Amino acid sequence: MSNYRVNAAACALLEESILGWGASLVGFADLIGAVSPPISEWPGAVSMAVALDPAALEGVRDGPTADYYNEYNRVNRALNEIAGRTAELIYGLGYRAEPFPATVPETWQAGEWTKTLSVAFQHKTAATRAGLGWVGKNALLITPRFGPRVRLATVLTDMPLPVGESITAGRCGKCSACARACPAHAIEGVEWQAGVDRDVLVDARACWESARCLLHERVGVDNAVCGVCVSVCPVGRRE
Ligand code: B12
Repeated sequence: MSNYRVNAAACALLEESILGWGASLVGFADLIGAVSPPISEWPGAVSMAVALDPAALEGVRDGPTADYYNEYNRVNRALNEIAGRTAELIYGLGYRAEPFPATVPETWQAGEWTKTLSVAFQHKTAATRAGLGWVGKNALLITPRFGPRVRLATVLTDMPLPVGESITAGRCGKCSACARACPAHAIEGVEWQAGVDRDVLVDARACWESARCLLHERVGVDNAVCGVCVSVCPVGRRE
């Protein structure tokens, strides 16, 4: 995605609007060469993050809590709302735009995705390309300000954007707190590089099975939400 046709005033309006609607972080990503069909028809993306309320994570030590699950739902709703408004604003500026949902919608629950635990587009790809953070040993986006305590959404677009500097390697260093704490023993403790297979970092099937079981036992809900690898990361933690 080239920067030369960027309308600086329109991009500033976009960024200000997204932050005004409640996003904690926003960035612009060049997707060329980073994604596969059908997503590769989109040259760029707006990546946005909403920070989790630290209070909702306080009780998350060895598994999920009702507070964390409620916060997960609140933030997903907020992200989907902000992404929808962002797409409308981009349309109004004369470009195409498509929001990608924060998480797997209810209508997909019985779909193919549970076989691969993977969907057509990963929000973390847009986020690292926008320079919002790196992928940690826990396979989550780690932002300098909030650590992994953010949830993400993306609006795919053909609007020319002043794209951020892509981050292509992990910055966890010697820390492997997530790997030690994971109740599923699913995290390998390996530093990320852009393009590395997810399975090198995390056993997604073990995570999914453990998270479903723990959430069912502790909160009485059928979903795969845990939060331990989010909660224990020291980056961006406010003591
Ligand atoms: C399916 C899914 C799962 C599955 C599989 C997890 C996984 N790691 O793939 C299960 C059910 C196990 C799961 C669990 C969790 N999930 Co989940 N999950 C998703 C979902 C819906 C799709 C992910 C997917 O397609 N994975 C396939 C693999 C290949 O991709 P990935 O690991 O997500 O991302 C890779 C690429 O982005 C790549 N990448 C990054 N930058 C670049 C750049 C280039 C150039 C290239 C080539 C590649 C590349 O590296 C990443 C790491 O492998 C996303 C939402 C979305 N659409 O992104 C949420 C999402 C990834 N989940 C999220 C969270 C928080 C969780 C949990 C903590 C549960 C919870 N809420 O408590 C755990 C953590 C698991 C873990 N440590 O990985 C958040 C992550 C937020 C963050 N800070 O990063 C997301 C983004 C949802 C959201 N809207 O915020 N999840």
